[in-house]
Amino acid sequence: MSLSTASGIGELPCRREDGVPVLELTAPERDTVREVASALLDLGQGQPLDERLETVALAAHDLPSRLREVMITFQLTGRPYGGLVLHGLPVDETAIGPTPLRYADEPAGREVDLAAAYLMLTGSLLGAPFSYLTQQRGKLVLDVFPVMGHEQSQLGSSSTVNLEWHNEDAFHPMRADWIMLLCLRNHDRVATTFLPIQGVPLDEETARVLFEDRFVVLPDESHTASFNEVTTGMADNAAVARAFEQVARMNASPARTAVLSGDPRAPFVRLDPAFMQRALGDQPAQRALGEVIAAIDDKIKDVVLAPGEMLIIDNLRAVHGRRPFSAHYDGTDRWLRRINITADLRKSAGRRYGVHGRAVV
Ligand SMILES: O=C(O)CCC(=O)C(=O)O
Ligand SMILES: [Fe+2]
Repeated sequence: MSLSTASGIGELPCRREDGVPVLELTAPERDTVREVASALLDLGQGQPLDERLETVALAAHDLPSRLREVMITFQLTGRPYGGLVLHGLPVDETAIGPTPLRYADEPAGREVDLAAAYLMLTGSLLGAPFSYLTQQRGKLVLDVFPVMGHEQSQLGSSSTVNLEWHNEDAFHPMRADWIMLLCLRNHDRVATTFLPIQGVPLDEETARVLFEDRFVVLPDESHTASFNEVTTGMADNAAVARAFEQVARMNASPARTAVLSGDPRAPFVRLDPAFMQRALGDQPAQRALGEVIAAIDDKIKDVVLAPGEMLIIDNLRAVHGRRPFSAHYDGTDRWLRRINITADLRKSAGRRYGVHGRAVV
């Protein structure tokens, strides 16, 4: 195999409709992805994939070389900054079954398991899949679909409101380096919103203030005890209780944090305006926050995902959200599967639980 494009990921074409870089799998590459995922599922004789994540990471070495090359370049250089679409994953929408209706629904079946395998395999090329003990009982692969009663919330399960753009789990010290959204169904062509922070115009003074620990990001609703009680229910053990207490503390006495960090020429970003304090008692910080929010609002793009398309988001370099839509609640609604990936499992050593040992606190 030649590594001719190792420095040439900038050569990835961009989608005409939204300008997002795209890797289109060829027919033989699609077949290979499906074969690798199928073999991986068969190997376990029914043992769930999330209980054998080392095997998943090993099998990821069998993915097509072009895919590995793009993912490894993305992991090591950040390029293309913010993320890309992986197009042409072998998802058969007619075989996935109805879109779930409730958080507690557990989608099952071969095609749904294959979709989870695509996420875990591709994610394993970047880092390690993980979850949160305070979110859906630590489930590793999350399903994104509209839920009755959540229409107006700022949750992935909302619909009629704009899900405001955010970094995923921005409040959390262990937030994901990457998140991956795989589309299984999207009849109404509902757009995900997406924008890399790279190239968002900010004046020097605004950027300087955003690099300082002057901002407050609060936990979003999906991590609260009250929300989990009424959706998936909560396991009754000491670690879970401590985890929710920690979220409550982060809510009651949050630390001040920076919005931008890292390399000023290719910064990391930490924003979730719907859950950020606006009255900071610090005029320059309030102004800078307003500036960056307006600059992102001005540029954010709509990315419509089709079945078999995966949006791979650098959660430190891009924000994302979702446009409003009307749900049908008849099994045909939009349905994505999602996974969190960390670059470094070691930083959560001693703070991980669950059957897979990947649910962080
Ligand atoms: O529905 C989408 O396109 C994105 C939802 C979202 O923000 C998420 O699942 O993290
Ligand atoms: Fe999100």
